Amino acid sequence: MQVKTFEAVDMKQALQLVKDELGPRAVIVSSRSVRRDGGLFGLLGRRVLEITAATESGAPAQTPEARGVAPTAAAPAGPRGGGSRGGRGTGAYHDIWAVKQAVDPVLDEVRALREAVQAPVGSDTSTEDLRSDIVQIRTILSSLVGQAGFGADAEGAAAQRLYYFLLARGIDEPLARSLVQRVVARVETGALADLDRLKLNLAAEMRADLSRAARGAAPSPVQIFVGPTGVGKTTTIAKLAARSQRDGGDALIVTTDVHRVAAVEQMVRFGELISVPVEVAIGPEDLRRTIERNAARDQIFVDTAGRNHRDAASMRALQGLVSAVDDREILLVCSATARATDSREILDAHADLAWSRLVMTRLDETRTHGELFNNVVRSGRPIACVTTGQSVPEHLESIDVPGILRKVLHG
Ligand SMILES: Nc1nc2c(ncn2[C@@H]2O[C@H](COP(=O)(O)OP(=O)(O)OP(=O)(O)O)[C@@H](O)[C@H]2O)c(=O)[nH]1
Ligand SMILES: [Mg+2]
Repeated sequence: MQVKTFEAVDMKQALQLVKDELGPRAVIVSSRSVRRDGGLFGLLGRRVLEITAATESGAPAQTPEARGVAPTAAAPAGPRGGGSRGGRGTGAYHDIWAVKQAVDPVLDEVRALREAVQAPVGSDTSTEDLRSDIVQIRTILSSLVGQAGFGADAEGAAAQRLYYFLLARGIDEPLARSLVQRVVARVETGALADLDRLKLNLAAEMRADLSRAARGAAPSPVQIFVGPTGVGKTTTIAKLAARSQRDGGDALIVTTDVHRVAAVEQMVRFGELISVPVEVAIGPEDLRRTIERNAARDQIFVDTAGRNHRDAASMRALQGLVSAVDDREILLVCSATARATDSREILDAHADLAWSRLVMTRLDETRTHGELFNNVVRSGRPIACVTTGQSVPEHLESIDVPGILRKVLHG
């Protein structure tokens, strides 16, 4: 076996030298970067690549000159101490190869570990990201606490506990702040450390808010369901119609959703499933006539196409549709999984429709039921029913004020 050490300016040149000298079957045993020709203990020399390669004896070993490769001035190319460090024979070559195979990955790992240890503390991007996230969260929290105006005294500390309790249950921030301020004002200073006492007072305040909204709802035999896309309007109508039918009623479903592909089919299938007739109304005038024709029915449920509440033209079309019918009740269907900011916008966008009750859907998809309270208190209108799953007619529940409180405070 032949072992030779070469120096070159870079790996490409080194490999060429190895190939020229030891032939194409030579293997690199080691490589390192060294300084050459430098004064001052070699510190000022230029860096070259020192590479040691081995080949089995008998492999072609030609000089660069012999192969027509001229050594460059930059590279003090050529073997240094060629052959003197290697043994002879295929066995030794294979030994070196096997050792190299085993040692190389270990060397790589050691190198990586050394780099990691030597890297300045805190330079890791994920640590940096985490740190900046924490700073942001702290800033948001302290600004929220600041907005709520809680002091650093016992009263402030109690208020803060209650405030976080409400935020964790999905109560919208301004509503949570107002509730906390009212509760703290009600409870004597000596009792502020008693969280159970605070929560009792909190429940009383929330019950009062919810009850105010529950007054004045007037159900009508004609109910029109409106709301954002995909919240569960059609499914809820099917559940309600099934319940009405079960109670001996004479219900009809009218769908006006002729826009979405397969919307009519969906309603007709539901009608077949629950044995309730379904009629289709195309536009406001057709809806008015259909309802007049069926005036003798106990209950008429009108389905509408889901609309993007931010699309003004679409909301105007909805207004035109519901205005065509006298003596009807409009129910706004909202999802309990919506974000508080989106729900606020949805309520605002539907304000002109004069809807009178809410339907809250998808309670099964969240453990945080704060949106029930938020929507009732924001709109000042009660909840007609909630839905808790996809099954028709099973997943439908009536809910009263204590029921809403239980869901919001205890999940
Ligand atoms: N988990 C869960 N899914 C529900 C609930 N109510 C409806 N869904 C599902 O929500 C999806 C949409 O329901 P639809 O009744 O078609 O909703 P929509 O509001 O009529 O939709 P558009 O007419 O397209 O606006 C369906 O897959 C329903 O099964 C509920 O309470 N919980
Ligand atoms: Mg629908």
